[in-house]
Amino acid sequence: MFRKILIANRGEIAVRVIRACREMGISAVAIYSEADREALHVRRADEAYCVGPASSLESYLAVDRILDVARRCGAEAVHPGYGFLSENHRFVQACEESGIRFIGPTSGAMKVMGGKVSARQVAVRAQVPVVPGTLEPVASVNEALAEAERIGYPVMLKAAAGGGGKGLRLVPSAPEFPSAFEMAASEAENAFNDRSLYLEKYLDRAHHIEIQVLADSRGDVVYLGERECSIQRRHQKVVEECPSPLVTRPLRKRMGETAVRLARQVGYLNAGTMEFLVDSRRNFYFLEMNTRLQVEHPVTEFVTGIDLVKAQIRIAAGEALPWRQQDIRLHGAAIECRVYAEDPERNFLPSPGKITHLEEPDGPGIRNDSGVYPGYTVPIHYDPLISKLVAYGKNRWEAVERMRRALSEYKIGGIQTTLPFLEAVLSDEQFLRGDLDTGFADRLLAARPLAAERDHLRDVAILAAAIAFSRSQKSPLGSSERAANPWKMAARLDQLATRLPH
Ligand code: MV4
Repeated sequence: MFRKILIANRGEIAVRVIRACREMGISAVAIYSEADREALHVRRADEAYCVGPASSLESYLAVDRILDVARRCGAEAVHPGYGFLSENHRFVQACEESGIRFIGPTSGAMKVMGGKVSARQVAVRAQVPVVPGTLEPVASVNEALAEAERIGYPVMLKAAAGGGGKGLRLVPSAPEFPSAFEMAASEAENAFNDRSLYLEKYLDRAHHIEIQVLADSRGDVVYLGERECSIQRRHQKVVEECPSPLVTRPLRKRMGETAVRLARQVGYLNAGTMEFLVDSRRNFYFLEMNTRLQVEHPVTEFVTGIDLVKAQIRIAAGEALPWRQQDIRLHGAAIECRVYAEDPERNFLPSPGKITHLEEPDGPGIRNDSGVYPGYTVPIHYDPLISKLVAYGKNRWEAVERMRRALSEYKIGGIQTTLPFLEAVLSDEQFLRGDLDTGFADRLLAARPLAAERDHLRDVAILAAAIAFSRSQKSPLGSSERAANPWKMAARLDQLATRLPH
């Protein structure tokens, strides 16, 4: 087993991996940029090294600097977390060449499955159903138009080198196609230095459901149930849960065995996630594979009782999986809410700054994987994820009740956060019914009155309440006893005001 692991990441996931290391008696080495000198992961590590200035390119993405620290401090392995270098097969190669174990898949498997088009080709070879579309990048807008006609609108243009929802474009009909193609190609060029696009039939109102797999160096692979990830805003997941309300036991078995077959096909190693779209008739289609640990891994940990980070470290150290498939059992339900330093009232604009007040939820069934502390200043430079609030219950309803209670306890002062949006999701009728699909977040946001409109509605209601109240007292407003009773008026007004939509 490793004696020392370097965590090539920051924020809540770095803290999470450091915790697994400490529980295993492994020394944890943090890296940090100058902007993260006061960050929580630096405080929690056994050693910490500054790798450069605030810019990610010169710090958390600086392969040579990171490996130089790993060599100098004697780390035998590197955990990449998610984002940054976690799906960079060149970093994996650099680790392999430096004799430092990468806690994740081989560079070969990462390369094959990390590319969206190559992953689809592997899936077809493995008889895994894929979304109808092209198996090669489309070479020109005319070829793409012909393919779109063949597939049938609406179609989705996707960057072959893309990921995390970048370089996606929905094209409802033929007239919009040429401009959409050019926009998507230039976006892909800017984001990935690779213009190539492929085409898929757009599956409307499907569920986005992913399967967690673990594969060891002996070629054994297990699946650990599914995660429901349909609630996404601009392709950023907001709320995830395990199990999915849509998935039945037979469907879980079929999807799980499909994911395992695909992992075996590419000689996958360590933790990975196969993403699927599932339509209302419960047909599933492979979308893409994530060759890393995911943000939402805690919901799977709660329901399976398996610590995925410790499993990753043990697999990387050459240990065999301690479970056969029949040993993996799902108990209860878990929901994760991602808390971002973004302002929902200002179109989710990032809201960095000093956390002047912090009350974190706790109590039965609650886990808060946080990267912040009271007085911490959330930097502008990186992804604004503050923490992941996770609630576990004996069933979905108890998990929902606990999450709503925990959200009501969560107080963050000094910056804006997505907590109000999360409370809106957790009190939405469709959500409570488990009636989710990929259009959920957009429908919820479209239904919310704009702040100004809502405030206007509130003023109108207060005035109406004042008039109704005075009429109900059978005497004009302003008489002496009225003034003596402002609490009754306030209570009545508040009662009315709270009936307004958020
Ligand atoms: C799709 C899709 C429907 N049809 N592909 C892929 C990346 C992920 N972030 C979103 N992805 C989707 N790919 C086809 N062919 C639906 C989604 C999707 C989604 C799309 C728009 C708005 C919200 C969404 C939430 C989950 C999945």
